[in-house]
Amino acid sequence: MNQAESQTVLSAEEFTQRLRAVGEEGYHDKHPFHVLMHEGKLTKRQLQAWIENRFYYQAIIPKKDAAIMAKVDDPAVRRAWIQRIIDHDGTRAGEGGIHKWLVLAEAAGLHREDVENFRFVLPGARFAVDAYLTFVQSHSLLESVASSLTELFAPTLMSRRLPAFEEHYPWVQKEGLEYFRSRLIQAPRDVEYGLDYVLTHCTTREQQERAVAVLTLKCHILWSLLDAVYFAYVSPGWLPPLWGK
Ligand code: AHQ
Repeated sequence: MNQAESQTVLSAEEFTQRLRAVGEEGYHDKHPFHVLMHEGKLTKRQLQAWIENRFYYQAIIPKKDAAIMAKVDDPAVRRAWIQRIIDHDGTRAGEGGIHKWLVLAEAAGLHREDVENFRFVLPGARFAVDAYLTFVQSHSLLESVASSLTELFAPTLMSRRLPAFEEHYPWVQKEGLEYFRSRLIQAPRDVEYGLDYVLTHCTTREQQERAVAVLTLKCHILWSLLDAVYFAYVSPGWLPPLWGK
């Protein structure tokens, strides 16, 4: 690619394809832990560990989205974005995605308070998730919205995960799957808004390339969370010292 081509603003179609290419190669649906999950090869403890560690990710999403809200000047954008916080926190106790994830935890035989208190969250999972919140807190609105675009690839993953749970992990009580079903509706809506925002506001090639780099970083955050779970519970199966107290 010559100098001129590398500075040319990508069309919406080209830019969208560049973003999708990030997920096609780097989204965590291809992580060995998810592959084991989809093939029905996880033990009960390995699946429980995934639920425990992913809860820490779920729990920071409203804080991440509140950090994004604080960057927004346009009330119309805030009105759209606040729905994400409502989706996770609900409008009253016993509602929302965080509640549904705790229902999943209990449906999988975990103690709710251990999950809610992040008792068994692995150091590597915690650092990956903290890196996501810190990134949004310390970067621009446009970069922060771009980092949420991993959800371009989430519906396909949910459509793999749901039948995998039903077929291979029948010991997880059915009400635990409600969270994944809700994401089949919420993720496409969220990502349609987020993608439109990024396509509209990345007006230079440099901004477009930055959005691709940010999406790549977010894929690495999701990948690193699963690396921590895989290392501790699959291979070599080493749990960290000074942990779980
Ligand atoms: O349940 C998930 C969720 O609420 C969100 C919010 C969004 C964001 O703002 O970064 N990303 C995200 C994701 C959720 N579930 C993950 C999964 O594998 O279940 C996927 C993850 C994402 O793709 O970023």
